[in-house]
Amino acid sequence: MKRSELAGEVSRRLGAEHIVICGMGATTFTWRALNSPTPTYYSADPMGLSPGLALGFAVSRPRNDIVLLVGDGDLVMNLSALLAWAQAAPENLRMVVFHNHRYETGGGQAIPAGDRLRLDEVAAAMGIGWTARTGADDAALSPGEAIDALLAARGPAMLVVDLEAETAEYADLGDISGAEDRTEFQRQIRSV
Ligand SMILES: Cc1ncc(C[n+]2csc(CCOP(=O)(O)OP(=O)(O)O)c2C)c(N)n1
Repeated sequence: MKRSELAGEVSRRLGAEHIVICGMGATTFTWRALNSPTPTYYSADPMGLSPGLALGFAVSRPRNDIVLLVGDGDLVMNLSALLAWAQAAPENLRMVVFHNHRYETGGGQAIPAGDRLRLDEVAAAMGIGWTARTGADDAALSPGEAIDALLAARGPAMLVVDLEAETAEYADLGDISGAEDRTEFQRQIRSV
């Protein structure tokens, strides 16, 4: 599966109650390119912050459903954030891991031991109550079924999606500054 296909599958399943927190790397560029109507907070440097940001949104906005879109490299930069997810255990907190086994952005380096890494099993062992994996040939659920199941699951929940290794250029972020981006996000979430 390509990352843009995954982003599209997620986007078309989100409703008015959802807020997306987007991690760094190629996931950001792909999600931005979709122009999703779902309010989206784009995390900034350094890698590793987005799981904590998503947890904060989930706890502070119980009426919303929070979906974190995060690259595998970004997630493993701060894996201990999952312990905080497990401890706080908000039911409205879910993540989709864009698992390409690489730090694509910045050079495409392999994640060390990434071919052995089973993030769903790691997360389950850390106390995340619902975990699943899709995208690989031996996956039990198709990506669409798996995303449906994730969004219906009681959080905290993690879906790992194995992706094709695709190159990604640093995309043009346009002429919107980070400050303007956040102001727009704040405006969007006033009504959700
Ligand atoms: C601490 C830190 N190191 C390096 C970077 C530069 N950087 C930004 S995104 C990225 C790769 C992210 O990897 P992953 O989350 O797997 O996303 P991918 O680009 O593979 O989709 C890197 C190395 C950074 N932002 N922060």
